Amino acid sequence: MATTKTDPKLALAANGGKKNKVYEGLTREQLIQAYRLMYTSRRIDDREILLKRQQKIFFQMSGAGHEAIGVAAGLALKPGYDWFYPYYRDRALCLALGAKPYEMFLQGVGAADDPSSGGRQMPSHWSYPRLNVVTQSSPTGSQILQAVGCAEAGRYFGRRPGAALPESPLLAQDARNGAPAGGVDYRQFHHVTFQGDEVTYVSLGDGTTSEGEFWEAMNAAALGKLPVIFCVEDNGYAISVPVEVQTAGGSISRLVSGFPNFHFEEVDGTDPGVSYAAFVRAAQYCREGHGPAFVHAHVIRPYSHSLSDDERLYRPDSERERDAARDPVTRTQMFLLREGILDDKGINQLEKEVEAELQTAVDLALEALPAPPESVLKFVYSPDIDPTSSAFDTQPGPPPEPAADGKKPAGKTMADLINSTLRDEMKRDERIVIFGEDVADASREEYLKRKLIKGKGGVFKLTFGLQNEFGADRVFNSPLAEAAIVGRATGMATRGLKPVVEIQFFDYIWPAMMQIRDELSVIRWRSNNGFSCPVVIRVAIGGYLTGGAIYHSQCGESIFTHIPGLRVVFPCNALDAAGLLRTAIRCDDPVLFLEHKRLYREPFGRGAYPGPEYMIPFGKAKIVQPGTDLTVITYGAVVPRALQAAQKLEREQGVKVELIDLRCLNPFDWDTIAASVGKTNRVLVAYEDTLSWGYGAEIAARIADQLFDHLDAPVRRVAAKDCFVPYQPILEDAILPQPNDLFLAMKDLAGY
Ligand SMILES: Cc1ncc(C[n+]2csc(CCOP(=O)(O)OP(=O)(O)O)c2C)c(N)n1
Ligand SMILES: [Mg+2]
Repeated sequence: MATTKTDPKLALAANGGKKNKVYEGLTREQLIQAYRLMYTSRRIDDREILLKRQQKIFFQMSGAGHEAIGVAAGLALKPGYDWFYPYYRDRALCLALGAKPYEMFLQGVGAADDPSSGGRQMPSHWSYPRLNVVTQSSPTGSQILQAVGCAEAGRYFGRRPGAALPESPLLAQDARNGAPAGGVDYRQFHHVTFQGDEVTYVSLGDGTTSEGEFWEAMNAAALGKLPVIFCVEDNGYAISVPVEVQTAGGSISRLVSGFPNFHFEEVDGTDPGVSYAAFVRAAQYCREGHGPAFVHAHVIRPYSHSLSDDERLYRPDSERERDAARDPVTRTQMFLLREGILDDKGINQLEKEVEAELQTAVDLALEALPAPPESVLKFVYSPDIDPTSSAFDTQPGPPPEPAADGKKPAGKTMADLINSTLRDEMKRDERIVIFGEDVADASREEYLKRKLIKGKGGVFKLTFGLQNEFGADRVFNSPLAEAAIVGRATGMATRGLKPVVEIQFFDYIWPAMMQIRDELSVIRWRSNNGFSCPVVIRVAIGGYLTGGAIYHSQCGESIFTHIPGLRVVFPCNALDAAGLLRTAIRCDDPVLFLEHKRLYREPFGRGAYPGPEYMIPFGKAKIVQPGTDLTVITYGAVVPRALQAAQKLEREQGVKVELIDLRCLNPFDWDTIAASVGKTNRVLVAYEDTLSWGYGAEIAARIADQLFDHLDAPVRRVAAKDCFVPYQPILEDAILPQPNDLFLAMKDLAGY
């Protein structure tokens, strides 16, 4: 182990003997503590391996070989003050921060009292809200962007401490002015804490540096000079893939060295002293606001990748023996003996104490009960705020006064009312931040200040004017990186911010899919309500654009309604967009808010500005027109097309169609569907997405299952052909459902 650079003899004299000697900033007592933590970590792994072989736990992932770097980080950083996004090998880090061995065994057995997940996640998926250790998942690398967002949130609250209050002073002001106080709001359930000089720690393995999200996170942290410490724990392998096949040139330090604003460290991560010193320097750099830090720690992996892996299949003994010679636990023990910090008796005593503690912890954990099976659906959504409730059912404000000339004011488009809803909500809630591609008025703010330009505000101009009004720290452009948009937003929301982010086109949402499917929608459930991240993702969706072609016209909403934990909303007119967007912002769940591009500025569905408190509960359909002969269930841009077809059918054949606009796809309004089908006995489900496996398939299946006795005709669907949307308008028309397709299907069903 390396020691401080001071001449040892001088240091001894100055410190009055070896007792006061300091090793890389660690006292002798701290070194003993470090060894105790490292030894505890290794022995927990050993006990878990045994328990797995006895089939008392169901999975094992070891932190063996990574103990020194973890303890070093844990001693250099502050639990409950700094923030932590560790990965599965960070057992020693978590112990150093204050997690208990008993808590780890509870996760192993899947106990109800497991503080990380209540038995929902594998062991080594750390989550300790009291320590600011944020729930971790299994996809390698999906934690990194969230750590960046977490750091951004800390900085935001540091600059705008008023935003951290449960309700902003602005809201109280509103109330004094006699305006409605605002009712239910996610802020009541998101207590914010922040520290001016906090640091966010995130760790990952060498293999994980190959993930795109790692590079997006490095870029975002460098751009924002954010206080994030990236720790790469390089054990030379990703399961069986060695580093030279993973990382061009074999050194991640070399590859990242060009990132500006970073502090870099490359250390022997099996040495707790040098690792500690590196973390102290890294933390100081971050706390002082210079930017992020990168700690590249060379470690070993003595226990194979996991219990399901046998590394002897791809690593010869010679290589494994070379690693074993660097084992951090034995090296540290030897160091303590050599330096006279502990003698054999002292080591034995310490190890006996640890063994006794672990025995008690294992015995207790084995008695712990699992959560009752009926509790497993808890926390898919917020237990505190129900966005389907009447609290979100408010009336529009009075219509605007007619102009002086007596003319009725022109109806507002969906684009207008989305913009005004965002504006009103930002005024009311300082925790709202908006970012995405091109959403700012102009990143080069001086042009705006000098009034040289008007500003852009989104490719569809939905966020126009918001940066101008609320400032560039609340409305800003992100790099062109969709995973980063959603991942950063998730980290911010975990800290209590309300990011309302934009994905420019639905067609480009896919890079963010890992963040949406495996992180955003599952964080509350997997942490057993320990953490939540109610982000709103606004997405421009849909075709009928004449020229939009494949990559600007896709639908695909059923892929997202298939995700538990995610609310999916799809309004078709201006008022619904305003009311549902406000509910999306004030509620406590992640929401995918789908905005049909074709409907942004259509004459169809314009409405008057409904005031700043107008909300529509989720899961309440709208009967666009009542009818008695046939039910048509649809949403989005098919609503006006179905209405056109229904009116023609009534004109020509006297058939009265009940047209239902679902407006909200998850949850959806089963009661309205059932009541209507019970009345008409005939039903058509229509949607713009491709027919097979689409959203309407689920609705049709449920009707067939639960309303079979009411049906006088088969449940029919009209949707796009199972193909892509082409560029040439004639071809586009052939693919997407047209009013005439709807008319023919309605007519056929009515006459069945
Ligand atoms: C996105 C993703 N792809 C694949 C896996 C399967 N997997 C789990 S760990 C792992 C290797 C990780 O290697 P590294 O980042 O070097 O970390 P180490 O396990 O070596 O500490 C792989 C491929 C995963 N969990 N997530
Ligand atoms: Mg590795």
